[in-house]
Amino acid sequence: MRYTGIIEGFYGKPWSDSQRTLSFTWMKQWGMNSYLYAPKDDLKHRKLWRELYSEQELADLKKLIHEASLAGVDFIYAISPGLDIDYNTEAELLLKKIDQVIALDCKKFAILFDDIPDNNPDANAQAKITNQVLHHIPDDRLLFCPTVYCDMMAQHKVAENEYLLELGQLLDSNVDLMWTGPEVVSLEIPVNSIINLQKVIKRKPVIWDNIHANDYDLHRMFVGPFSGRPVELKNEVEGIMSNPNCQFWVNYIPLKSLAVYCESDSYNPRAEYLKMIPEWMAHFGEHDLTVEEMTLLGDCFYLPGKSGELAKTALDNKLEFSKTVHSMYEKIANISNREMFYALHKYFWELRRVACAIDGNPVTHKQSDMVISFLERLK
Ligand code: GDL
Repeated sequence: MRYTGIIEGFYGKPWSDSQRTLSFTWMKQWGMNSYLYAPKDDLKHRKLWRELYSEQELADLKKLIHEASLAGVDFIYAISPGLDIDYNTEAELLLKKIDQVIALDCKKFAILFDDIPDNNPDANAQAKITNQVLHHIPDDRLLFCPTVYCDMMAQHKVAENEYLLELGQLLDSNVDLMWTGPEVVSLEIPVNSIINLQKVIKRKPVIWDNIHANDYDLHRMFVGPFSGRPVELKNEVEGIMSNPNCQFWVNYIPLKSLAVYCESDSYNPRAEYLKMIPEWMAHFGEHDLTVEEMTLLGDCFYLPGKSGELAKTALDNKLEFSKTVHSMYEKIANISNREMFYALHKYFWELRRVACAIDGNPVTHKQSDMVISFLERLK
């Protein structure tokens, strides 16, 4: 596939440059090729897209682009002008901003029109400006995210969607169009749904995969394996890139399992997950946690709409569950990789509140509601 890798495309606090650099090293080790820079709340990527970068920002970005190239990873710089761009008068302004990044030796770019308050997006205007950007940048391809980017947004009638049909006609054939699947967060992406889309957009899409994204739910992380995409899907797309959890450190299994999926002809998500738990734990530094304890935590925060097998103990043997959670309490806090601890802390806290409530010691009266909804989710 032309694009395999990571999209930093979530809302909330962007990753640090050192976390990004580590992700490049991982991608290199695992054989993935692309990192898409698109942090929604980086002001100059989206809300203040017109504003040029300062000298310091340029220096930081240049270093990052260089790190990616050292790791052999394509750094793709994305810009999201769709909130308020005037398509008729502001193309030059957009190119000027892009020129700043071209000067940093960045070759690959993306233009994103997702999540804009436009009920009637103008395919013609978007395609025109996108083709202009394509012809302006050093690379001969450009990534593009449409405003309608999943079947649900096309009222599950992709074949009749005027906007997508027009884009299919008007976008240069070297523009790669991004798609999240049947839904924004697609539990499954059937091959047929993509074959139907290809006919409309006249190209193979690039999957912007939100299965591990957690920016829409502050109480959950998703550390389970990449799943719900048959391996045959790989033949029908130009790429698959994951927009994962906001907390960088909880993404080891989500991202590595995607890499394994991309490389293999047969893929067993659960087996990969179990194999990767100890590998993930090798990044914890000093700690006393057991693989079983971490598997329980991971199984309680597995995938949207799906928990792992061990999470069932929380339902079947509540006392046992609460015992294990309590025994993890000190151990989690002692993880010597503090960034890892900070990333895990609030999710472990969710489990601990459930355990306290199971023991009959809820910390607040609202906890019984919380426990009920938490346990419901594990079913
Ligand atoms: C979205 C946003 C993305 C966000 C994700 C999950 C796309 C194309 N855009 O709709 O930035 O992280 O949902 O909340 O997916």
